[in-house]
Amino acid sequence: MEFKNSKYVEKMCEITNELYKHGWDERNGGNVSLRLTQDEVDQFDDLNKVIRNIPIKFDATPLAGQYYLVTGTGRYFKNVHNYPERDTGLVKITDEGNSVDLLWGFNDGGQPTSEFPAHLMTHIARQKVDSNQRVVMHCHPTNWVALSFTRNLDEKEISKLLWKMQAESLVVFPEGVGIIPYMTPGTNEIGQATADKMNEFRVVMWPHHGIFGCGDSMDEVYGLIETVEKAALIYTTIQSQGGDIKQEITDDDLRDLAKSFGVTPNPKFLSMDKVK
Ligand code: 2HA
Ligand code: ZN
Repeated sequence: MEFKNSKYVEKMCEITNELYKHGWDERNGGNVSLRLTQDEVDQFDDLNKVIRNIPIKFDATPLAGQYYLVTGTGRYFKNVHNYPERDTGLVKITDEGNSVDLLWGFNDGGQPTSEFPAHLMTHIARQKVDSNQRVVMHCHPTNWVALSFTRNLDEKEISKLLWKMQAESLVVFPEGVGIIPYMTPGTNEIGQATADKMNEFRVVMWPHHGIFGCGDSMDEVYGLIETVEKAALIYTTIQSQGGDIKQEITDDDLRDLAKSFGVTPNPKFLSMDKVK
């Protein structure tokens, strides 16, 4: 089978299209990377030649030999599903860790996303805590970005706000959300700050810009971002209804939820010991 017709490319097309349709990836906003295993790559006859080598600007040696299907720099998520072989590429991290070998895609001379350093640094950080780590996803969810203007950039405050917007939140992201300061996109510095947060979280806020999410599968990471953004949308909607809250999910309700669903809330944000 040709790689173009694989379930990996198909999933990349589906997810980038969903992200676009939600309005979270205007123009060339957003980027996605998916790790493939050696066995998965070996199933395809058209992946055994290096098309060209592409330098990268940081040391990715901890990922040497790994394969990533990644969206291209400057590409529009609106278009990926029609032009996957142009707008995405499958790359292998070289042994030296300072470049990638292109095995498929980017067929008009393209390159991986400008946020590739942040993706690869996040893959490095997450693989240390989760050997099944495969996906990093970045996009610009509107209500989530708006929160970074109206609320303090405080991890506990934002995490608890989102947990209390719907019962689903705590179950989906019990560790809460990480937040970095506003930083220039595309730099190694924002990549390192994001990766540092990923030791503890799977979701990181880039204030006034967007979200970084990671996890084991495309559906899981997409679902994580969807859930976070839904909580932020409920917050926006409450404000547009006047913001006057008559009743809410309490800390005790969160503890009951955690017990019932067998999740452990980040102890820095919510103690499971009831203080009376
Ligand atoms: O890929 O979203 O952060 C375009 C961006 C940069
Ligand atoms: Zn962005």
